[in-house]
Amino acid sequence: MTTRVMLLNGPNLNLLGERDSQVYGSRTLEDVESAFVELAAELGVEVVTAQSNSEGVLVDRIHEARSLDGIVINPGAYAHYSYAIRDAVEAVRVPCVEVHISNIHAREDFRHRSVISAVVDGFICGCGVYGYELALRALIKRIEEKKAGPLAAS
Ligand code: CA2
Repeated sequence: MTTRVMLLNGPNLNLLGERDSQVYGSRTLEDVESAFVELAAELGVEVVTAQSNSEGVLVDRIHEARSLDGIVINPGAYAHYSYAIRDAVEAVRVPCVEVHISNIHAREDFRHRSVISAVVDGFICGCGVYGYELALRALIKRIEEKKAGPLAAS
């Protein structure tokens, strides 16, 4: 069966490319999603994309991902304090890789911690939008390991 993953972006990421390009680069969210879908297609993977500025909608999308094989999520600033999103990621038991465009550890103190990072399979930050490609590749590897069973994981 075809592997299907969700690319989920959180608050303000719809503004990518519009300003703060020294922090987030010049690509728009549409560019990021197209590149992600294109790479996924090359790797034989289907993608559902979603973005929301609302915590509850993001929780709903994570719940919907129960019918999929994995999630790449950039929770935006919710990473730093949303226990609701953390609980949703933990509850759905779907492989998940968290990505941040910027290096959150090199920024303001409040950004240094992700409350979600403890419940994800992988965490990538500071690689710019290239982090989404890294996250997709890491997620697919994790999904394949899961499908092969625990003894096959390396
Ligand atoms: O580095 C990341 O990917 C972040 O998740 C981006 C969030 C930020 O709150 C996190 O701490 C780190 C913010 C996204 C805001 O995106 C904008 C894009 C263009 C213009 C203004 C904001």
